[in-house]
Amino acid sequence: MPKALITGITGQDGSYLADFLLDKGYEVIGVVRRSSTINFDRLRHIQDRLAIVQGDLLDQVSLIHLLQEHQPDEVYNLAAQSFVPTSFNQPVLTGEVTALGVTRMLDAIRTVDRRIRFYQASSSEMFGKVAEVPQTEKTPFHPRSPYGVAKVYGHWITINYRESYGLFACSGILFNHESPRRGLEFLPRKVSYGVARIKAGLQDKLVLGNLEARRDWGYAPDYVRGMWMMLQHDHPDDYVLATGETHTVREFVQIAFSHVGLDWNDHVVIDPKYYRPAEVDLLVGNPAKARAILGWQHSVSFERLVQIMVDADLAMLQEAEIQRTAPNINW
Ligand code: NAP
Ligand code: F7E
Repeated sequence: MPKALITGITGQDGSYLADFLLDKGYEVIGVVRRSSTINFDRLRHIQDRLAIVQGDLLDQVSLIHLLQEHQPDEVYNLAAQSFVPTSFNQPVLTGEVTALGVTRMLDAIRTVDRRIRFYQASSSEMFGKVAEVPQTEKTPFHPRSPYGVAKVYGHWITINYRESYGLFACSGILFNHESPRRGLEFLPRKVSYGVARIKAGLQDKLVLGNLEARRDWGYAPDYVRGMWMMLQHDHPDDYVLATGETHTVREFVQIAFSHVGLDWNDHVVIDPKYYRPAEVDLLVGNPAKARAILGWQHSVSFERLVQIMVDADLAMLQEAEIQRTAPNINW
């Protein structure tokens, strides 16, 4: 039974990757950092099938011990401070986790067992102020946030350990991918959850920032499949995963509201506090290399993605309502 160790397993991608690898027959070790409140919401359905272990990308000793104890065949490094606005407020922490954390894990692998295959979660945010359209593995980087800068470091240190020490280290340059498990602070989930709450009569306004930014949005389960495919190939390399389509934030908002029969103009309010010090205006990826070499492609369209997310949030609110109004039969 192959064994995979996942950092960031409590996040959106970590939970989908764990689902995927368990279905493939893997033993899955999930690295979780210590906190005063345990939050395994995204893992509840598979918690009994995982080994949850404590570790932190800020602490290299913890990483070395985990590799020595569990001896994984594959390591997926998904842990990061991943929210772009937070990276402007906490640039040093973002660098420590999202940039140097990658070196800590790579060097732990170099120290413990060089045969371990390594996946690094790189990002389209590295392209930032884009040098060409669409973006490929060869497009130069021009990051626009401390998060993007940290991801550029993580990308190059992954390539450096591959070239210097012969590690099987891959970097997936993933464009935005979303799902009902996405954090509530990211635009697509903020919109789907806001629309569901407005439809349910729980709020009337949704306050947003820049509606003109364009993103290449896909469905998260498609992207975790691509991560695994990179590590199954016969040699390590870097790949863009994207849909090849770009849409504005405004289009996302429009489709989400119209899906529940509402006009977004009646509910959306703009507040410049959500503008970023430097914005990434246009992202659209070219996944041709991943398609040709790995056979990867996305399966969910942009419109379908928006609908899936809004429907899931509507269902979640309905379930919460049923739970609130259900009679208490434990008298
Ligand atoms: P996410 O939901 O924000 O999850 C981030 C994970 O990192 C959480 O499990 C978090 O744990 C963990 N983490 C944070 N700091 C840590 C530390 N010091 N030590 C150990 N774990 C730590 O992110 P995601 O959307 O799943 O994305 C997964 C990865 O892909 C990230 O590296 C992200 O930057 C990258 N990425 C994402 C996208 C996308 O569109 N989703 C696109 C390109 C690249 P807690 O639960 O304790 O906070
Ligand atoms: O913003 C605009 C905002 O926060 C998308 C991360 O997973 O993908 C993600 O980074 C766009 C931006 O994602 C609001 O200005 C408008 O242009 O959903 P987001 P992101 O910054 O693209 C990349 C690939 C990653 O790697 C990251 O980890 O939407 N926008 N109004 C807003 N964004 C937010 N969050 N909130 C608003 O109210």
